[in-house]
Amino acid sequence: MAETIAHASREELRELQSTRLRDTVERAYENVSFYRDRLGEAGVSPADIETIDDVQILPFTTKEDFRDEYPDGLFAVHRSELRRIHASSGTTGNPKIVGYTESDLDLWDEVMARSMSAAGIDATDTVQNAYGYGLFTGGLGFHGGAEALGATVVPTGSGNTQRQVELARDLGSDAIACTPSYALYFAETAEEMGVDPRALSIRAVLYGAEPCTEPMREEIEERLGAIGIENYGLSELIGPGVAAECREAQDGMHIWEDHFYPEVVDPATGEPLPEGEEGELVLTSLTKEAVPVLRYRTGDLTTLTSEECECGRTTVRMDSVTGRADDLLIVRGVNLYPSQIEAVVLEFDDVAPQYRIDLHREGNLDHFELTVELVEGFDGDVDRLREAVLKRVQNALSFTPDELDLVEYGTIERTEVGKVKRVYDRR
Ligand code: DLL
Repeated sequence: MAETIAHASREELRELQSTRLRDTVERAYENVSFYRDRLGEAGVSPADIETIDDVQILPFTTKEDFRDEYPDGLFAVHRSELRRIHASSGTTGNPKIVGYTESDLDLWDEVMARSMSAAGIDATDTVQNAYGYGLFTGGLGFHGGAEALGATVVPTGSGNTQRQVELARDLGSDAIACTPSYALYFAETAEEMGVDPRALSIRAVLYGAEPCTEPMREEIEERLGAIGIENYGLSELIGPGVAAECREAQDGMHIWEDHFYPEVVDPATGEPLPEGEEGELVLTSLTKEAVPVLRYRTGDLTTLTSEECECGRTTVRMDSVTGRADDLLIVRGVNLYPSQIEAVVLEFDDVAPQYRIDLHREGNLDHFELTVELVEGFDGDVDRLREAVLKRVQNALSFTPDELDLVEYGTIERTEVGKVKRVYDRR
């Protein structure tokens, strides 16, 4: 089932999704007073759900709902049925708490094993898992998937990077699972230690948990001499394992739609958008027991496609996340996502993949400062490069930073543990 369903006909999948949606809505209504009230307010009863298309009559669930229902208001099972709890901290307010029953943990292993198998990992491989272990879902999510596949896991967790380089070298790790920023940090650390990261046996980087543009992926692949495979997920739905790229195409992440039903909506109005248009990803869990989630507004901006993939999987794919609706920077009236800046700046060969954006106010005006690193050993004309980068940003984004600092390689602080922070908005 695990691998065949990703190749099922669309009709077969729809049938399965429809049955599972009916069950999920029923279960949420029966066991979670929050959902009973929400559905009641929306005038929807579980009996109104016939096919998967009826998902659109359901009310949305938001991250504020998770925070308001802290700690266990969204649980649909008795606490004694839980096997594990994770939490996603975010920067403000209560953490979002998620629980897993035994069957949820099995489901998680299954979707993670599928994701890793799509990346070309099998039972003969050694996977170095450099995602953080703990309340964050990255570590244990990849751990469970690798074990379910029969692969060997090296549970390094995040940090301790020199040690990780030695382990990768001495154990011959075939893959590393980590954030994209950590993949680069790992490569840099290896270089500093005199270990050529390209000569390590790592052939795949299973990256995720942070936005990563195409030029950033190329940089990771080049530095590590490995293919970069993107993974997407969020704690509220399960953790990693919602969607993953295949190594054949590396062209959008296959959403494991038999468990997570995707829609894309207009972030302002909540109206569903036609396939191919960019908007906010909304996900509904179809099989989860402990915390069923109806139409969760992820805040992540992406595009869906159901075009055939060269790997033969039939699931809908999502594009890399361009940003979060709440990452949008409005600078002097211009709308910008940090990923747009990243994509433009990294087109330059003389620029290293490290940057930060600082925003503050001068009088009534926004002041936008972009700091970008030069590649190691750069000995060209910095002023000329600055002009060229500014011109390119201006042409591509109709926006000119007030300041562009090109700094020496290694100057911008690296993130060794957790998710990278590149924007410092002090307005
Ligand atoms: O980051 C789960 C995960 C772990 C995914 C490891 C992939 C690999 P949270 O900490 O709950 O869970 O954060 C979820 O991270 O809503 C996105 O904004 C962001 N995110 C996750 N994957 C990607 C990605 C994990 N591939 C939030 N690209 C999500 C961009 C991502 N953003």
